[in-house]
Amino acid sequence: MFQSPLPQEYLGLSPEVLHDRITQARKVLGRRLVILGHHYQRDEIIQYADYRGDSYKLAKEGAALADAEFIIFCGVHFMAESADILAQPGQKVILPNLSAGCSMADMANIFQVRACWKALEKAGIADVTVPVTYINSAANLKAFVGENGGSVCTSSNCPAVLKWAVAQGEKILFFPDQHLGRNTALAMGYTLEEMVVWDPNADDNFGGNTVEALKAAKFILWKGHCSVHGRFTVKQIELARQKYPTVRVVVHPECRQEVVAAADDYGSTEKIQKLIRESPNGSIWAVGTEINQVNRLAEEQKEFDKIVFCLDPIVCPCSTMYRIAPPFLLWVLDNLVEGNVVNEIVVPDEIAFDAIKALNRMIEIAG
Ligand code: CIZ
Ligand code: SF4
Repeated sequence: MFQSPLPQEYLGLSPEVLHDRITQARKVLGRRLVILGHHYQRDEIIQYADYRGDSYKLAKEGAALADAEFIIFCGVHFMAESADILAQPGQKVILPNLSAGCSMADMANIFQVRACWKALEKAGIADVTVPVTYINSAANLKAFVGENGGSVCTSSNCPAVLKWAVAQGEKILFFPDQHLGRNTALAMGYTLEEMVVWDPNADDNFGGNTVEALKAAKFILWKGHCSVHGRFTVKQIELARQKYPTVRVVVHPECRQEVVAAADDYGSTEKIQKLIRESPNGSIWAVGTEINQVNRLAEEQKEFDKIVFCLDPIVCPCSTMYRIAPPFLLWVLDNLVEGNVVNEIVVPDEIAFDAIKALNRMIEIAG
C-alpha cells in the first residue's frame, strides 16, 4: 500500500524528542489506546508495546481489550488486517506506515489463487482439495479459504491445522509459503514425492505441473517464501556447531527444508522464545529467525549466562517490519490526540465475512 511522506516537522527529530513526544501522547490517550508490537520490531518501537507477540496472539489480545478504542499495530499489513477482522465493533486498527507489507504475503494474490483453483477444477480435483492459508496472507485470501471450506494457520498451529485438513479432503492447497507447508507435511510423515509446487508465474495453466502430477499429489505447495528466512543455510549451522560443540540450533519453519533438517528444533517465534527462556542456565543457542527478536533474547538471557546468537553473521532484519519507525508512530499518535484517525486498516465487510470463517475454523481446531 502507498504511504504518503511524513509531514516535514517529523523529519530530523532527535531520538530523545521522539521518545518524549511519543510518551506524552500515549499518556494523553491513556486506556483509549493499546500498542501491539510484533517480535520482529526493532527496540526503538517495541519499547512502547503494551503487548508483544506473534501476529495471532496480538490480534487476539487487541480484541480482548474492549475498552481500547485505538489499536496501533506495530507489525506488517496482513497482521493489522487480521487484528481488524478480530476486533470488537468500534475498535480502530492503525498501521503506522502503510508500506510495511510482507514480501511473502505478496507472493500470492487473489487473482492468482482463483486462477489456480480454476485449474484444479479443470483437473477435476478442486472439490476434494482443502485450501489452507498461512496467516501471512492478505485478508481476501483468508476470505477465499473461508468460502471454500478451508482454514488459516499460523506457524505455531500448522501441524494441527494440516492434520484437520487431511481428514477433510484428499488434497491440500497450501499458500503462500511452500517451506512451512513442506516442513510441516514432512514432520507428519508425508514424503516429498507426495508434494508438488504450484508456480503462479509458470507459463502453463497448471502451475508448472502436469495434470497427472496434480492428481497424484497430496500437497500442492504454493511457490512463495520469506526472503529473511531464506537466507539461513546448512553451512551456517555447521559453522555454529564447530564453534560451540554444545550449541542448540533452533530455526523458524519458514526456513528451507534442509535447514530445518539440520537444526535441533524448529518453531514459531513464540516457540523459539519459550525454548530459549526455559533452557538451563549457560545454554548456547544459534537461532534462525529475524535479528531483532534474536538480539532481544540474547540481551534478556545474558543474566542466565546463556549465549544466544543469529545463525546469519550478516545482519538480516525484515526490511518491511523496519518501516515502522518512531517518526511514523509519533505522527499517528499526534493525529489521534487531535481527533484524527490516520492509516486505519479496514477490511471491507464482504471480505471480513468469509475471512472470519477461516480464522474461526483455525481457532476451533487449534485454540
Ligand atoms: O505469525 C507470526 O507472527 C509470524 C509471521 C511468525 C511467527 O512465527 O510468529
Ligand atoms: Fe514477511 Fe518474512 Fe518479514 Fe515475516 S520475516 S513479515 S514472512 S518478509
